[in-house]
Amino acid sequence: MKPTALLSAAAALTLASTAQAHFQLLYTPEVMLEKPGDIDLALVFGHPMENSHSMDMGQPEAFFVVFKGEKTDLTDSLEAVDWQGPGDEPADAYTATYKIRRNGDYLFGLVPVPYMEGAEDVYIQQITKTIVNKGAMPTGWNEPLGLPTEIVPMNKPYQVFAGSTFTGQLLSEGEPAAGVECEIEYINSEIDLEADSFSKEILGPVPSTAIVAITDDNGLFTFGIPRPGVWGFACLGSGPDKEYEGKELSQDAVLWINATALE
Ligand SMILES: [Cu+2]
Repeated sequence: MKPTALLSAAAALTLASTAQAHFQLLYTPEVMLEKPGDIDLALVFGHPMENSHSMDMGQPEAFFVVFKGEKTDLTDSLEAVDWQGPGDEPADAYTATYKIRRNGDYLFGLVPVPYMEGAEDVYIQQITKTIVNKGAMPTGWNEPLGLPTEIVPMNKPYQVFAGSTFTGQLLSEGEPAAGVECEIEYINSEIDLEADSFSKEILGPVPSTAIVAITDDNGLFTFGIPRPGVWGFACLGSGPDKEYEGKELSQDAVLWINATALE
């Protein structure tokens, strides 16, 4: 390649990487269960809408589920895996299996260890929630988990319809967090939990810049869900901790919801 071609390739790469956002995935394929059974969860730190490289996760600080107000530590169920992206080197990630028995809402929470983002020289810690229901019986999907920062869903997170809206409330230490930028993406690849991988192909379009909503005075944001899929919201820097190991820390809140077509 000629030096000029190299240069423009590098410039294109830089441009592409500014459009993509980091998202901590806490993924499970079925969020509305009818019968008891084991569910598989994947904990991956990636760029789901661009479907580009994933980052290495360290051993999570906390991983748990809350069912009817009762918290169960799940860190012992974590299994370290090599997660395969669409062509890059595999990344360190985790999977887990959890047995769902009773009817109600299961609120999964993940506190990853801060990740060093070398390109920006900042640590990123995305505190993440995913909510699963069994038996169509709601039992507290909108209860806060008492995390340092979190998004509390104002619509049932496991039953959102494409073309409708989703509202979340961002909390920092339990109080509404105003004026915070939240990035919005969907998982734009197939996830293979047998192979621990994202598909090479993408499922849909990638907007040219990040989709963003800003929380209002009550910490609320609303987004119209344009297409079915698994949608994530990442509110940036809303957590109380601003520093980790002498460097800047962005302590973010992430929530995943599932949107289907009402047909
Ligand atoms: Cu990145």
